[in-house]
Amino acid sequence: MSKNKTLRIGLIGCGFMGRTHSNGYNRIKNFFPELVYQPELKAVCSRNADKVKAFAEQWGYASTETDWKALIARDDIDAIDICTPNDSHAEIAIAAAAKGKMILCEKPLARTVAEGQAMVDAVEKARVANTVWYNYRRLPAVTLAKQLIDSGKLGKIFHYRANFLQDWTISPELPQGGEGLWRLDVDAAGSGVTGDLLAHCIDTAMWLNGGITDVSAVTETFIKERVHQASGKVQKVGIDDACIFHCHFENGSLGLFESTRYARGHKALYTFEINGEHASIRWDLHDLNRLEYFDHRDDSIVRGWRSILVTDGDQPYMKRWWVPGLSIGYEHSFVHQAADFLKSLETGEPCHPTFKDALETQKVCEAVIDSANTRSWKDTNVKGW
Ligand code: 4PW
Repeated sequence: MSKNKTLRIGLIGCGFMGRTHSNGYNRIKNFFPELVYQPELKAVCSRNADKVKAFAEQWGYASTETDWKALIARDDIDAIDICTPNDSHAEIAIAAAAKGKMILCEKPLARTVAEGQAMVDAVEKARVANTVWYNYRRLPAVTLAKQLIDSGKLGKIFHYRANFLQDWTISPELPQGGEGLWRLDVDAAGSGVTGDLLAHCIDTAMWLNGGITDVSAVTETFIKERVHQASGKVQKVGIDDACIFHCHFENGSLGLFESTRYARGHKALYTFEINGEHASIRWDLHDLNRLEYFDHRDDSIVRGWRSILVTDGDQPYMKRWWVPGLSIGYEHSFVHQAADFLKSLETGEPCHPTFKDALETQKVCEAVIDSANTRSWKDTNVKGW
């Protein structure tokens, strides 16, 4: 760590997530100027030299590397941000921790619980700060949901329901693997919608409603074979195209989750609804600043669903931004996570979800796939929520 309290970032991977994280860092000096630690975009790494140079210029990185091992060996980097496909998260994180680097890792933590556990062991052994970018937690309306639940407004919770629906893989002509398409390749991704989309739903659910104890799932792979982009060969498809599971939470409530990339018309429809003894809440990513709230204790003549536009300065994160009534977007969840990580260095508190927290989500994902494959209920072995 340099003396001027900058956090010198080395980013690995310059795809979609590399851009969201870089944008997050770049907004800090303007909107979180009071933070003691400010990010410095020191280096970005990707295998393609031309691409990485263009990315560095566009987003303001001072230098480039084409080999991540060279990046983590550099003394002028404090934190490694992993934005590569899932199959390299464990190798990079374990090596970076051994070099004493802090680590910010894109979700899901890993492909499997075994990989994730090795990553947790590595950061704990090295005692380095770490976090996983489950960004939806840091949308103001979702954080407000957490505040309402924690304040006891909902009372005992009975039901948790979540969906994450997309439609971008319906064409059988779509290749699997390769640039931008590694999410379809089970070797690179570890799983399909379970690790890519349900992992978000599970992270939010356990944050809001506590641990998931056991699951019963069905999965389907609608397109059985696809051409692999790199080799041109037809290969079996190993990912789950769709997954539905139900579960128990530690607090006695029931959960129902669905995700697919075959819901024509839905691009990124992430929704959740929680029903408690006194009140219910629901949220929809397509209207991400709004939280809907129903309170049975309201006077019966005005009782009904309230639509709360979460833009007031008293609401989570909103004091930072414009004036009440003006909305913010998806990208702000990454700005907030970058800010919270920097703040955690100041306070010495962990920035949740840590690798350890994200391992619990990984356990649920693995139990879901296992349950679907064996057509049976599976314990998740989740601990500590
Ligand atoms: O992490 C997820 C991605 O893999 C995202 O939150 C949405 O779905 C957007 O892209 C995919």
